Amino acid sequence: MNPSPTVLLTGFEPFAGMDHNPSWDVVTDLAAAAARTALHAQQVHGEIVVRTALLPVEFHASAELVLEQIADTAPDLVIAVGLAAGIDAVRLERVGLNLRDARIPDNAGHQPTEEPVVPGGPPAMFSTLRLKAAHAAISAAGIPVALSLSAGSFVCNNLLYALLHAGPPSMPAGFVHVPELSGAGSPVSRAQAVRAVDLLLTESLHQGPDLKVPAGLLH
Ligand code: PCA
Repeated sequence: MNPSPTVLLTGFEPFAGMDHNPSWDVVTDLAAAAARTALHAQQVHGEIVVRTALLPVEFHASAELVLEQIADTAPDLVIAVGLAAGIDAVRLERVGLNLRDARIPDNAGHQPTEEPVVPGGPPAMFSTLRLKAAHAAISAAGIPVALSLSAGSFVCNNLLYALLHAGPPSMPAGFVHVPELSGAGSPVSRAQAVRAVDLLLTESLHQGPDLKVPAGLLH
């Protein structure tokens, strides 16, 4: 990894009739913290260049845009963030499936059913972030967090798969789903979600393999 790595963080525009997507709040808060040198990842790793991209909730355009950003800025690591309304923890996505199966149309009106993300691509690809180490660090910080085996079959899964399939193989990349971060019943606060992604970044900038600890799901 470069001595001052470039990190690309992406969030999404609103979708499904919502007027707001907290994934972008998390990304903008991380960028603001980076500008103040207030990230935990900066304390641990020194200088980090943070770039951000706001992605449309569109199958084609989101993947295209992120791959363009990667080509333009050659980041050392990519973390994409999206909203999964109704979940009760920050979800570290382990798997991108080669499947588009949309229950609702994307923001361009595209609603694929039973289509591959990449025709002929492998059925699934694994996140290359250090998710188990991050899971341990985020749990230790008292933030609700879960390792997840499915990012769904909508635009977020599409982006994760496209990132892993078409991004440079040496570039760690992955996806985090956050719950709704505001409102009375919110299980995770905005500050906690920001901290969780900061810890994921911190762990993923370490060289070497992920922790080998038993944190898989029984069901
Ligand atoms: N969540 C959606 C798409 C955009 C977002 O923030 C998803 O989980 O696929």
